Amino acid sequence: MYSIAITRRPCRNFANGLTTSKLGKPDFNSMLNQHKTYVDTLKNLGLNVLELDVLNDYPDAHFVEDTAVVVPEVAIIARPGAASRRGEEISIEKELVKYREIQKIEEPGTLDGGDILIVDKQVFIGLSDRTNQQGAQQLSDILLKYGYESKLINVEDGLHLKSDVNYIGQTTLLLTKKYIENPVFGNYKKIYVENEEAYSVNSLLINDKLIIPKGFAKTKLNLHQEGFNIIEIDMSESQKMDGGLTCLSLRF
Ligand code: CIR
Repeated sequence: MYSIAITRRPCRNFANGLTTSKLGKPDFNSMLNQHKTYVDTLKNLGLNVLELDVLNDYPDAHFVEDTAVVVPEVAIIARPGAASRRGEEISIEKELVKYREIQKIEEPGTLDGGDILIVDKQVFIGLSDRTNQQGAQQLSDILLKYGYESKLINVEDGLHLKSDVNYIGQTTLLLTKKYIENPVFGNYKKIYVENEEAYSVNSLLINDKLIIPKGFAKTKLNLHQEGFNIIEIDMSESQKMDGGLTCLSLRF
């Protein structure tokens, strides 16, 4: 069960962040409204939500998930894979040190939290343009000391591992069809999203509720029929910047 979420307000120049999306330029006021809804939703679900100040020099800094990996025993401060994002993790460490022992990914390792999926004591680490072999190995070694087993997975396209797979509770993974033939995710129950709804794979489990992005009817229906307790949030402006629901918070 999560009790705390760290978030950060988007800065006015957030549209200057990194993106590969062709969905157009995002709107600042809409982004602020959507971000507020996100924060309010987490609060309504009982989380204590820490809202950090904007970092004007880092237009991607509200995607706080990428800056750390937090488990009950330890927080590992990431070394973001994108040069423009390196430094975002400094103020996150100042918060996390209040709650956890701190470990760090060190040069030449790089790692983004978006590549790390943890289900109980099983860790899936995506090797991507952002997370390299050294970063993955460092994380795996740190977590092994606490009894976690890691599996490394090549993220062939897409930004992060969690752009393609997320844990949604009830021993179930939500995945894109990229992994349909791949045995890497073992014995979990699997729900696949349609290709045209791939963005909705980045859904966020908060205790017994599943937050999904608004506007993905097939995913919504499928999850509803499978008995998931769904909340929808409009994520259009984050989507334009390649960000999803998990990216906007660090939960623990
Ligand atoms: C980036 O490219 O780094 C940001 N524009 C989006 C980061 C999304 N983070 C995530 O999926 N965990």
